[in-house]
Amino acid sequence: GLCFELNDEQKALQDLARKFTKEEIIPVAAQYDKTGEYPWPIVKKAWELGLMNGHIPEHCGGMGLGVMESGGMGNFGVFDECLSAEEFAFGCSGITTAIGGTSLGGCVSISPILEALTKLTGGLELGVFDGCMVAEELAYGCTGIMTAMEASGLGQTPVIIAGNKEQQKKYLGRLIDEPLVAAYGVTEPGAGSDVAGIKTRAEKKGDEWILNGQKMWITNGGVANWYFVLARTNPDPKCPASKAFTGFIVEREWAGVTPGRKEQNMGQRASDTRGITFEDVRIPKENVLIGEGAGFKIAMGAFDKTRPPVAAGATGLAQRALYEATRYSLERKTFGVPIAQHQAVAFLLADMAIGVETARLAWQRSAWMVDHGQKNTVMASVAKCHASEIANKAASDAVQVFGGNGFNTEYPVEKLMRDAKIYQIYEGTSQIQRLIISREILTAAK
Ligand code: CO8
Ligand code: FAD
Repeated sequence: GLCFELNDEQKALQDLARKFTKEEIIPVAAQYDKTGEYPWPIVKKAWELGLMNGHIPEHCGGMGLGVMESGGMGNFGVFDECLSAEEFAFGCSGITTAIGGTSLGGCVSISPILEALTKLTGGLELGVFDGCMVAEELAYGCTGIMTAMEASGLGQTPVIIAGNKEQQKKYLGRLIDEPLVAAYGVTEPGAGSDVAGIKTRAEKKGDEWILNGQKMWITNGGVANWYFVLARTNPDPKCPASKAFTGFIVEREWAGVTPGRKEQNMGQRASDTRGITFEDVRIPKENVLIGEGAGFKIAMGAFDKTRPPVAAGATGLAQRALYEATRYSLERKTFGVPIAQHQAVAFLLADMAIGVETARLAWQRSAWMVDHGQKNTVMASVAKCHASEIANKAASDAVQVFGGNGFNTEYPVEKLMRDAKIYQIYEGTSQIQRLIISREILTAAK
């Protein structure tokens, strides 16, 4: 039946992410926002703890979050045993820390624990849901840092859903072996919402493809080790999108690949956003995903798994706005009472809480659906659109609760408001989510 309770193993993962956020992200978030530096030290720590790459399949050395069906694990006794099993050392490269060896303010690395559980129970059953749970926690601390981390997951998803074993081993395995990140390259200067309008092209020459064109707004563009790149391979304008494009894995160090300057964005400034130019880049045929013409559906199919975590990120931001506004409203006094006692202020808090709860339910349902093999495209759009708008309203209302202080960088909420805006734009604008949802309603009604 329907169950809204996290299982013990999910609670442990959530606790780990929450502790990581509190100890590693919140103290430095404002600094990264100010400098715009890429948060490598945090990415590396998260990688060590297994908070990155959770969805990489086990045969590449990963934990397989989002690959297996979600469900209860439910043997907390074993989990407890693992926590104290200091002699356990596991061979998984990249998350090699022996149990008890890695500590985060007393918090033991989850990766070996998950590995131990897998061995002892014959398989963990985790899902996109679990990845979203982590994303929400990290976003509570800083959505710029969360985006830097989550965009690597987006870049990997086409390889996870469409890569063959060799491609997965080589490119996903690399991210397990070392703290490297990937990126997803679809948008161009001339086409974002209209993916079928992209102009980057690849031509087949013998055993290679020659790639030419330009991408824009690529998160992790300057720091990724490799990119998923969508290119047009059938020049016939009448060719349907589902056959005209091909998906490639492109390495950043290859000749002809040139990332541009880091863009100065309104918010989420720790995240690295760049244009990338491809000039006669030679791609071996082994780096084609599935085959010629399969790219558009791969690019779209990835969103079914990656829009839920974006929604979860927006929910984390809204939760933070609610927390900051609540705390402030109890401290700040006007007309002799804390402002929380003015109903107009208290109702803003109530509206934020309504938003947080419904946004969370929406990402949970969309993630649960995809974990259970159900088509979730529409629900992913519902979650992404709703959570983005909730995050923006909550952040703006939090600034209102703070009054003049809310407009100032000494207080945390102006950053939340700047960071929130992009949720209505990246991974498909709110209008595009409504287009996806309304098309479905109208098709069903016909
Ligand atoms: N899964 C599989 N196939 C699909 C899907 C899907 N979800 N959706 C569509 N398709 C298939 C269709 O079935 C169709 O195939 P066929 O011809 O065989 O029936 C084919 O694709 C074409 O579909 P459409 O006719 O629907 O195509 P349209 O040209 O009308 O466009 C969209 C569809 C939905 C408007 C599409 O262009 C779109 O999604 N646009 C938005 C683009 C977008 O979201 N970009 C995001 C870029 S990434 C990004 O922003 C990253 C942010 C940073 C990371 C943040 C981490 C926190
Ligand atoms: P446009 O498509 O030009 O849209 C302009 C406006 O018109 C929008 O309001 C849009 O909603 C509206 N509009 C367009 N078409 C319609 C329609 N049919 N009906 C109604 N309204 C419509 N892309 C990647 O590939 N990888 C990344 O990692 C990545 N990261 C990003 C990070 C940042 C910080 C930013 C700013 C963007 C990123 N993007 C990335 C690109 C992002 O996905 C696009 O910006 C987004 O999809 C919108 O495309 P666009 O900017 O070209 O706007």
